[in-house]
Amino acid sequence: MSIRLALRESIGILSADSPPVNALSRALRQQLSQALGQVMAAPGLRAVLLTSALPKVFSAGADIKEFSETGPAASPSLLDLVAQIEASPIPFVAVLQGAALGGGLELALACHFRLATADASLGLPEITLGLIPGAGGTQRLPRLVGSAHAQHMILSGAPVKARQAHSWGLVDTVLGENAMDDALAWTQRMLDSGVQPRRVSALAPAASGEANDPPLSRPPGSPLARQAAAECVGAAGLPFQQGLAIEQQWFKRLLNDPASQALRYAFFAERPPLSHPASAARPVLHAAVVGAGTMGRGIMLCLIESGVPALWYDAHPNALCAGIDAINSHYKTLIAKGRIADDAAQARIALIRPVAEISDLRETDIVIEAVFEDMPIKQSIFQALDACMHPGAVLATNTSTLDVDQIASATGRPESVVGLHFFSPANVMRLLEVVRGSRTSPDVMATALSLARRLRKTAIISGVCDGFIGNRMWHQYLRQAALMVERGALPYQVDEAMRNWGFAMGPFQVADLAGLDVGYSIRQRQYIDAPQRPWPAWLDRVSEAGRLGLKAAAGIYSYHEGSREPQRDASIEALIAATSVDSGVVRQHVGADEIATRCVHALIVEAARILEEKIALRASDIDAVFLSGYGFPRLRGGPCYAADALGLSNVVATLQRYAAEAEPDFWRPPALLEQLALRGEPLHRYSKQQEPL
Ligand code: T1G
Repeated sequence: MSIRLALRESIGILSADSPPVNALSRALRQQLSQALGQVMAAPGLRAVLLTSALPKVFSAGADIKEFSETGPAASPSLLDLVAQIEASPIPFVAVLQGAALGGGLELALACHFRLATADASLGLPEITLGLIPGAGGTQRLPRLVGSAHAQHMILSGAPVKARQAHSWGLVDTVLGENAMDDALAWTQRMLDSGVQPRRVSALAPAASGEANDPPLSRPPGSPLARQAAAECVGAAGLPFQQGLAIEQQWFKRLLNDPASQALRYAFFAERPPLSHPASAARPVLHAAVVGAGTMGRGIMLCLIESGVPALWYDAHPNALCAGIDAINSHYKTLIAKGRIADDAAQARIALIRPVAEISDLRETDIVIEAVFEDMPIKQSIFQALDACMHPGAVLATNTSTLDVDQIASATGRPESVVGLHFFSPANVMRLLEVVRGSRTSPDVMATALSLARRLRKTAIISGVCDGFIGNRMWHQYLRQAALMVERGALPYQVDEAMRNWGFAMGPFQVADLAGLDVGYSIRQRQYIDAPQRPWPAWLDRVSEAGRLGLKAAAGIYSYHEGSREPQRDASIEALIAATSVDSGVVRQHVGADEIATRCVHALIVEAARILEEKIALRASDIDAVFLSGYGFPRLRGGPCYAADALGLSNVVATLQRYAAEAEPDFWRPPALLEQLALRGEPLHRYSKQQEPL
């Protein structure tokens, strides 16, 4: 049973115990409905506490998987449960510890009182799925916190902490350390005071407090869902059932909206099924980082933020001191902003132990190398690690493009070598490519994936190739963009076309941000390794003019002092024109549609080859990489999902047209695309996990 019933004198306690997040699935709803019937019929019961047996979550809301199921809605619906609780003659008290999200919070809003632990977070994140709250949340929340705060919570999808919720009247009290004892005592006092059950739906909308909520710069979800949210919150001034009817109309409409379907796909794509059982993982009690540069610092922050004690080594002691200073100032800033308490910050920093010699890392369970992207340097470090690390240690490299097998060959234990490609800033970006070397053992893969989950990363398995999944595709996307600039477009036109298509930033703005020197050195290697994929000369000319991008206030664009806003630069546009002439190219206009179509098809065709080569396990992994690591528009679900939206037959026809014009070996449609198109099967559902990894 996932709903446990306990009695404490005249108070019933209903605990939901349905790991991992008490998602309100059909089964859980049915068990909750039965339990509700039992407690309401129990003689002498004066109140019911509704709580969770899971340590960090009350409920993550409706089971998102069920939205894509066809057939009649299973009963009882969440709406039925909410009505059943609110109509109860005896008071229900929600005891919220951890996340109370979506339908989970709506269940709590149907209760007559809400008590929360200090670490509880309360939110209605449905907008991030292209939905709105669909169990009365748009009508009950304004009645408690006012329409301004309600609108902000629903449009932002962001949770609020317990104390903020208490100040708004969303919770009745913040519980102490002994949450359940405090909740029982509070409930007993409430009963002794004779206060009546307070039905939120019967309240008038609370006076809308001053709208001091921060403006939403990039609101999540879709325009349609945002319109729905505004209309539903606006309807909270109507009689409750009228407002609820408007909410239900909108909710049903959004369930079938393509944008919401893409967002719900993205949610699960970023949570890939475990391909290696956690039980196969080697224990990781201590980690270590080699390298105290930008990536090393970010990786160290990931480890200590997740409570993993870590040794830290850098061949240059000054660099290690600078790294530790950087971590200290990182936390000083967070403390000053009130984002973390001083003692909590000190506890995290105390997990770091700097060491003077690489041999001091001997006893750690996993070492993550994060030094300069240079093969000889990495190989020398792995030789040194191989010589000193205990036999069961995992040796991980953070390389972003170098051959993990070549690094592993510098050791006598290639089965223990794995790639952990963190994305910068490593402590912010959720994406982590776990690169499986040709000899990496399954238990080392399981260990890497288990650590990635512990670091709350979106861990995507990649095979070994130039650039793994993300950078390999990104390079082809950027190359096509650069070729169109050589043909006649200007960088700002390409960036504008891709932003209008939905990317947060255009490819050249990103290139400036990443640093043009990074791309320049990768291209010099690719000229040798992949001469069949030529780049236009103008990009190298920009770098050779000493323009390194945003960090030098001059790259493909120029930047005013202290600004990240790209400014068109006439000297670069003149350089581009001159380089086209030198290359014998007569520049012509390239329209925005062609720019977007060619750039997106470059991603699709490379994705299909990555799947054919089994570099990626499944198409949704490729989508997850681009959604969480490269700013691909979430409303389009990812490159593979977007290919299905275009229609695979159309994609194949476009690729055939491009191949007839130029670069046939690049543009020729991979057999996988042609087969799926012929069979009418979607690319984004493709998964060829034939042999265990
Ligand atoms: N439904 C189904 N599965 C869910 C789920 C959900 N709501 N939330 C999480 N999971 C699964 C997830 O796929 C993963 O599975 C595991 O739980 C751990 O998740 C009617 C319409 C709660 C903050 O949008 O934000 O209610 O990988 O890796 O990092 O108005 O999960 O183990 O197989 O994210 O600790 C609205 C979504 C639903 C909240 C925990 N609710 N979830 O984060 O773990 S719509 C949401 C989260 C709704 C009503 C409306 C996070 C979390 P697996 P995780 P985490």
